[in-house]
Amino acid sequence: TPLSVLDPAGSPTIEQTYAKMEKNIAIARKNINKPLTLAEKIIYGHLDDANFGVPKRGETYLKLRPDRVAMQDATAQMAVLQFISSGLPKTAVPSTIHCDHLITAEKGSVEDLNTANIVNKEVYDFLSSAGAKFGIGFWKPGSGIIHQIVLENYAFPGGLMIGTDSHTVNAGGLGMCAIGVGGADAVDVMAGMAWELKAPKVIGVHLTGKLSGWTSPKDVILKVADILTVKGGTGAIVEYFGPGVESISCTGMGTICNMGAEIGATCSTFPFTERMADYLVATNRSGIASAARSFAANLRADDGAQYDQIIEINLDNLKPLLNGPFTPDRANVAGAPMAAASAENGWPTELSAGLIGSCTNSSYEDLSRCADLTVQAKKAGLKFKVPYFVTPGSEQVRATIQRDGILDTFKEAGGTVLANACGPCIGQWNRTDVPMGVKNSIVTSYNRNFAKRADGNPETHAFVTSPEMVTVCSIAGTTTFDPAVDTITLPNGKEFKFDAPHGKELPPRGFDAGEETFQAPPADGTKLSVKVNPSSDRLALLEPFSAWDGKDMVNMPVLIKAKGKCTTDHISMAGPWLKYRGHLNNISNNMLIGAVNAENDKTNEIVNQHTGKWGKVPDTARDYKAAGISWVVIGDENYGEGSSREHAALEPRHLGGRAVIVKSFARIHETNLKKQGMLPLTFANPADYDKITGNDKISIVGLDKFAPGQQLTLKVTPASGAAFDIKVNHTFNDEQIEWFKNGSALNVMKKLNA
Ligand code: MIC
Ligand code: SF4
Repeated sequence: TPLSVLDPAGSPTIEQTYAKMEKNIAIARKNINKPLTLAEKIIYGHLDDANFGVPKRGETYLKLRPDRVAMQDATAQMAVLQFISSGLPKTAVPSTIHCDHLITAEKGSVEDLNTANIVNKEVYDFLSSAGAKFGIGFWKPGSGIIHQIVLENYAFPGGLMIGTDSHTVNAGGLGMCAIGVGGADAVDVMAGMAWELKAPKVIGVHLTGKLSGWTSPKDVILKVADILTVKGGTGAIVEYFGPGVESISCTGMGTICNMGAEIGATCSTFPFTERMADYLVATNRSGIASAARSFAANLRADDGAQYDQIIEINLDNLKPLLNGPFTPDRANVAGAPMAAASAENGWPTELSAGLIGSCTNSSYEDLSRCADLTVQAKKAGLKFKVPYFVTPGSEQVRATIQRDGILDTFKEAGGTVLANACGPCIGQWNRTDVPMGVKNSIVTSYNRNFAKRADGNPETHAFVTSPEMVTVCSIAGTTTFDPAVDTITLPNGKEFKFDAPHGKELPPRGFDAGEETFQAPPADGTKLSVKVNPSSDRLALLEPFSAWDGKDMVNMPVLIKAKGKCTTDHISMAGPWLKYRGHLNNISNNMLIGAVNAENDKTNEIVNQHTGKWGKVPDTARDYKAAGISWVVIGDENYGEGSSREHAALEPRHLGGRAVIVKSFARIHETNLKKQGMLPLTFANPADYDKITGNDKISIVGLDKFAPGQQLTLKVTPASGAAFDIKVNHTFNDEQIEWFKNGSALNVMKKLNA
């Protein structure tokens, strides 16, 4: 049985994959000699060398063999450009590219897709020709969002995959460990090298009770985010278990795993259940379902498995939540508590838009439950009070809900159906109804709500909630609606109250595949070529970064001391900048423009230490670079939280940055920095953050003795006052130190392949 019928002939089968895992798990079990968690079974089951000894969770670096790689168009461009630089002929593991991020939502699905095909032609042609040449499956624009397509076609219980997008973790809904990485990691795996990951800790979430009424899978993860916060999952796999698991559908588990990205978790996963089997059968993979049944003992934790932390959630007591604004871990219980928090904090309660779908919540189940609520309202004569947008996750979901009348239900109630793509979730929203700078609130069933993310307006207060809550709030017109108790007054004076939503987990008439949107790579692509126009402003071949000169780095100005939240959206904004994702020099003009300068609390306004003048961040960095001056960035907690985009690491490297020194990092970003030859360093004493200002100069000494586990010393020369030393930590291992010394991981790979 092939892992996916879409993979090239000769790719591993499920039988081979499980046989190898079984062998590896047996060895790990013998070595570790303790009951194993599910996460350990999957991870250790994919060890390159299972005879590796006893890994220490949270410490040991592991070498793994992922089953597959997935890339979306906004990150694939850089991944493919790096693959081209490596000079390798073909990908070594089944891989796919998905065109989903570059489609702007404006008029509706058909028009928006046509526009995207015109404006992004160069990029789509580049990706599709590279796919054909290097043996990578290519999903055309309109096919849907990467994570939904992976769930429908590629994910399987017990598998390990990596993807160049932080929400790759969505595939945990089918019991995988699916991990978001930067493009350089994808290049390693496509090049046939083992992939490195620090043995994760395992956080157990014990679910009791069952989902019912107004609560939905989304509320489980909104609650977990509330408990763990945006950095609580760092370095850990979140593993759900307990009797409550049975009450959650496969796609619901996908939603829960998806938003594990928001708490910084490496990934999340669920034990194999019959509801996963149902989903596999419904998506034409009954062979995988039966193989998983026979392998089920390896697809759940052993009795007595030890977790590093356990969280208890009783689903019977869970309430619908709205998380936000501006951060996905601030939970507000629907209704009165939400109203109270809004009054206290001055959040607008009048709703300005509702958006459902995205990679997080666009299953048949989600959309049919929302349609049920819309029909209830329609029967009472109600429509959406505010603009209501639906982004189906895939062409298959769209075609199926169209056939089943669900799309018409939304449209008749005033909703707009957008293309099968990320759209407003990644700032691809040409919003015209609310002017920039006007304070307003939106509710979405998406996963992220950092400032400016959806529509570029810093005054848009976005609340992340279940699609059911988005729907009822959009009908009521307010963020404070509690459907369990509140009513809506009808024109005839009567009160209308919703019944709890009903939906279908899977389409009773089966899925309709819709239009053909997949391009399989030819068996032999060696004669094909991939073109990059040298005068393009969207694509440019990469120049290798130069190797370290072997000297200490002295007197580097602090480019900016970033204050507070500094996510990858602050470091390399998406939305309008997505078009430069294949052109390093052009996209570098957005470097750190969203970061708040600790010296003046403003964005994109810093002092140029070279000239003494105020300037924009990218311009100042370019000025330093032109003068041959290296520089550093100072940052706060969880620096680089959010996305996997490696542009956030490539841009500072390209503009002459050498080190990023912070209180703590988000995992993917830290690795991305290392891969590009930068030095991600953390204060040994976090309070030292306060001792440095944006006007200081920093030397990094002791680099000649740069070694794993050894602190480095910063010599800080303040603008005024005496110089002083600070100790910083790093997490480099020997191999990663070679990346630094050679200028990048890619330079090392090229050396090895030469
Ligand atoms: C996101 O949700 O921020 C993205 C866009 O999907 C990113 C990837 C990117 O920046 O291209 C992610 O989450 O990794
Ligand atoms: Fe696309 Fe949004 Fe999902 Fe990222 S989170 S993959 S932008 S839908």
